[in-house]
Amino acid sequence: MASSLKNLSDYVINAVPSGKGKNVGIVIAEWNQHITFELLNGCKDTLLQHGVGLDNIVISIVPGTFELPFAAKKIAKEHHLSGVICIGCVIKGETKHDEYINHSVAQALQNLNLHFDIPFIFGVLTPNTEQQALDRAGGKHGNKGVEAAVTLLKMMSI
Ligand code: DLZ
Repeated sequence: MASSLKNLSDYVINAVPSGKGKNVGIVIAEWNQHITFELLNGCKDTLLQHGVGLDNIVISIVPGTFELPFAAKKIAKEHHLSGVICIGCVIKGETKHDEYINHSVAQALQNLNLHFDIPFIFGVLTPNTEQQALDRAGGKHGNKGVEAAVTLLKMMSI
């Protein structure tokens, strides 16, 4: 289902495992930070609502989405985390930069998922326009940060 047909902030609250006692990481890209910091807010609020302690959240800020996997791997190791959410927003432009960044980051995060025993969540928006990003960062299609947090809580319980 396309995310335009689903509100990214809608989920069944009772179906989400508690994050109490878990140490989690959030890595955020500075590019398009008016979008990524909205995603961070949604993500953090959802984790807190489901029992993750504020002191148990490690936040790392990187320049762009391309840098997310490196920081995710580093904080996962150094802070003995139970899972890491990676937040970015790559908006399509005149060149193919979005394709290169999105594919490599998706692949790198999947590699981390397969080589570490903890989940790494792809909280990256890949819109064609800025409006599509705003719609998914607390706008009419909800907030992808919320969806990423719920995904992490579910994956950490496996
Ligand atoms: C270079 C670049 C461009 C053009 N666009 C974006 C973007 O829309 N979103 C994003 O997160 N990062 C972008 N970047 C930066 C790259 O992710 C990366 O930081 C640089 O290529 C340096 O490695």
